[in-house]
Amino acid sequence: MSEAHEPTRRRALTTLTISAGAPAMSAAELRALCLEAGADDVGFVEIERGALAPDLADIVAVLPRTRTVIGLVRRMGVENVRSPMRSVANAEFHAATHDVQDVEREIVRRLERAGVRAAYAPPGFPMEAARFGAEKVWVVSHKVVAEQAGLGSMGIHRNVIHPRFGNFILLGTVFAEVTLDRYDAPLAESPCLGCKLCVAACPVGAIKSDGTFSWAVCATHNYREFLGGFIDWVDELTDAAGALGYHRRFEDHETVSMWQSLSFGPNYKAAYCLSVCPAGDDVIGPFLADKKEHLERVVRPLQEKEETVYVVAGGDAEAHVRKRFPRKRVKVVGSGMRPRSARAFVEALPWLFSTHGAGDLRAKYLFRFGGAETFTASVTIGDGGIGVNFAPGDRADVTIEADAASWVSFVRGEAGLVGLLLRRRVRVRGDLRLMRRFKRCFPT
Ligand code: B12
Ligand code: SF4
Repeated sequence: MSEAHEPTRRRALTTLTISAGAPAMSAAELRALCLEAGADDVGFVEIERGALAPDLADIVAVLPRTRTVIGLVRRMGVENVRSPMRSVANAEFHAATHDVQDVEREIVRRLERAGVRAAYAPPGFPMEAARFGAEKVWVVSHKVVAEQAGLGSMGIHRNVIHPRFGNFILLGTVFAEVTLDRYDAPLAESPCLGCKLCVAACPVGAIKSDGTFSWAVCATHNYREFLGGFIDWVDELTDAAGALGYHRRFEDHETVSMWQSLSFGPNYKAAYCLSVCPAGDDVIGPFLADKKEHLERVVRPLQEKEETVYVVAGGDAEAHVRKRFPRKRVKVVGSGMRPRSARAFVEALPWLFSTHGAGDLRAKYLFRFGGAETFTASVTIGDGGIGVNFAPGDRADVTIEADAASWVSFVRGEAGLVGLLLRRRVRVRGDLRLMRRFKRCFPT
């Protein structure tokens, strides 16, 4: 648990009515109920567990007297997920997502019949869209719950790998006003083999060998037809002057794919990290028997698939696709990611950072925000990495003093920097060339 979340956790915990009167159950009884409801595996976490801190306020908002958080998994069809045909893989993702929600609902129904109040979090969508650009849009991180419930561990690709089913699972979470005699603990050992096939298969290079994951790079391609990708499509659509202008920006297959996403559920553009992962007792056999065959049969078709790959201009992904996957077509788009507050702007910087854009830059930037938001933060860039500090000292290569709302309108592309500088809504001290280089570090 990060220290930043500790005050939130304490506030949320004080709103919980401590268990007097909360029904009790044995973990064995609850486990049987969840498996009968259709879960393939299940585990339990007590609400006070520190790892839940980032989501605690939201859990309490859903069910104020939650005592137990139930993590569950549903298996997916391995060969569907591995298919290079997106319709085949996506049919399974959608069906499994609905399965998870059905299981969650059935658990809630059975608990209510037993006199226990319970509620479930959506497995994927809908999300808290009103928060988009300001804070996390999911109610609870199912991956964190699953890890804490001992259902698996996140592999290098940041998906949860179940020791038996591998990563061919989707996750769900139920909150319940029930106390248990026993709770589960994280696995002692991760099922991840460290083979890095997920790193080799990811079409946009979002997964790095050292285990760092760029969600912005992944989302720009994979989520092209929802969230930020949809925002960018609407911007382009409304900017295009008539049908011809639209056709210059989009090919017909993209329009059809967008219609399909809106009608039948979002088209994920890839989930190749899951497809190639050999971990898990039920999955690993053929890989161990013949690794070369696994590469030829599962990994290669995905790497060689001819498809459009969506990237932002000048980001790490653009260079990666052109170098590693010459058969794939690069399409430069906007990510549609636009912060709604100065704090969200600063917090998102590590997730948007491009090592390619940063090059050999070494500099410290100090932001002092005033107006609607008052805080100071520093951003240090060097050695291809980035650090953000909300309690910085005064020394920096560039100091930016800005009215928070004006700065947000600048980064959202709604106001020009020169105008803001002239109106003294933004002041910059230090080397102005470093400001231009700063922008290149965060392509959106
Ligand atoms: C947001 C999200 C995404 C984002 C970010 C992914 C991520 N790693 O966090 C994007 C769009 C990239 C994404 C992609 C995919 N997702 Co997704 N996604 C989620 C969601 C809603 C929350 C994930 C989460 O817990 N993030 C927070 C922390 C715990 O994750 P993390 O890995 O430690 O943190 C990284 C990023 O999130 C980021 N980060 C950290 N803090 C913050 C704060 C904010 C505000 C943001 C935006 C980012 C961010 O930095 C970290 C490292 O780079 C969950 C559903 C849910 N409600 O839980 C599904 C979920 C994780 N996705 C899932 C799947 C299957 C996918 C895809 C395969 C696409 C698909 N076909 O469905 C890809 C796989 C990408 C990958 N290798 O991770 C499954 C995973 C199943 C499993 N076995 O683990 C989940 C659990 C849905 C489900 N019900 O099963 N996803
Ligand atoms: S593909 Fe290999 S390295 Fe990646 S998560 Fe699976 S086991 Fe771990």
